[in-house]
Amino acid sequence: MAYDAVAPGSSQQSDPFTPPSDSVLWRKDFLLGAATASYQIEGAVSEDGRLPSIWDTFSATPGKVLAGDTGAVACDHYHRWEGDLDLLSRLNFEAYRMSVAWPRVMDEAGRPNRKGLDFYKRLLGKLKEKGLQTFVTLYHWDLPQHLEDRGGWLNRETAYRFADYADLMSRELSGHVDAWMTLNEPWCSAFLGYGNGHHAPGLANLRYATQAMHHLLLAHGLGTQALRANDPSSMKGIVANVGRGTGETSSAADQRAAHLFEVQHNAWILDPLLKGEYPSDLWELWPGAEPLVLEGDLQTIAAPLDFLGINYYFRTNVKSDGAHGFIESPLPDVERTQMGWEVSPDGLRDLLTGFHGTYANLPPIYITENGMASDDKVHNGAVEDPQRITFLKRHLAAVDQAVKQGVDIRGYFVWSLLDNFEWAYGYERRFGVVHVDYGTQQRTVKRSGELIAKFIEARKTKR
Ligand code: IFM
Repeated sequence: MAYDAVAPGSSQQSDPFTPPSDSVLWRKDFLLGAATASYQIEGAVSEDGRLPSIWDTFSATPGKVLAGDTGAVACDHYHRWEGDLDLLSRLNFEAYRMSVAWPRVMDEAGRPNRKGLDFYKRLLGKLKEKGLQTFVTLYHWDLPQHLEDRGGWLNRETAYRFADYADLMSRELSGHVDAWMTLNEPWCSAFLGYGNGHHAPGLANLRYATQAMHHLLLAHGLGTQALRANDPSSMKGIVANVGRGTGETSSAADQRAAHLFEVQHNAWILDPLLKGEYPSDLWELWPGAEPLVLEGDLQTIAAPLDFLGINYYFRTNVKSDGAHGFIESPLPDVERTQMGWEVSPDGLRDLLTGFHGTYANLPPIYITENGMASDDKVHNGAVEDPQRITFLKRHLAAVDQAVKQGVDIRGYFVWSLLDNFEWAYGYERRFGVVHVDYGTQQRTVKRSGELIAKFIEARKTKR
């Protein structure tokens, strides 16, 4: 391990990022970027023809989001985007991962909304001018409400509407985008959105979750066809959030529980994409919840990817529930973040090396999100975030270890550039390397952001 864990407030907080000289992090072709998503930062939800999304509806429903927060203003990025892109340059990032708000660019009849499209064209044009690589997600959870009114991801038609959207975006933005990602974290859209109701649209039925997942993956496959037809020179991929599960004991039952945890979090998405089939163990966990799959769907879903985006945050310790499933068994005395998530860089390394062993056709990987929330405050114009600094160093070291064990990893995006609307947790949880004062919209680069900037600068001069 190149870096040791450091308790928050430790004197090591301002130590620069200095990976060992043989680390992939020094490699010229290893990208370092920052990520955001439309609903979490843009605000301006009723401006220039943007239609309501499921998150507008959900966050306006009492009791769904902490403190009743909504994305109506968020970081006001829709108006402050130029300053935010200047921050990216100031922090020396080489790539930016962002998402397009579907309800901003298409009307209910599927016609383009020019004002919305122009916003993204200006933004992507400026990123290119600044020399940043552009990674664009088409769906980071803000489904147009009018599609949800027709059944949302439970309706197979939504997959075809997504393909129309991908078609429009790739015709309009071809040449502005280096890498397209169809979906961000279909697990969250399907399971949290339709399985337990913690996210929009707030439905809670496992059978819904598996059907929604199937239609999301189908949307990915159909959307990818459109992207390939219209923008052949860009990369096409999808982003999966993956979870490390470990068993409370070495008993066969607890090890099986850990396996099932990973099937539910990882193989549910990765098997159809990379093997063209759903993992049969999933139906042991959720008997009778198989989705309706039509002939040819799995071939569409499993078409080759140019890259796979991996989002990783934490490990979960589990034990057998005594029947066919698992229950969480949180470890005491482990480091956790403001989200309560266990910090486990080894989990990232182990997942990456595991996928490398499991999937013969694993495409090149980008870590499209990694980061942590802390209760950061501005003191005398500065934000000290020592836990994040150590977190990032340790996870970058884990990425390097995975590369050394043979995994083809091409880049890393910190989540997030800015503090932003953290879904059901509203604005309380701060993931940014830049602090946002939501009252004044003042941005303050955190110490972690400064250290990343210094490291990328050092990388440039070393080249
Ligand atoms: O904020 C989210 C992001 O939208 C998707 N991945 C996880 C992040 C932290 O919860």
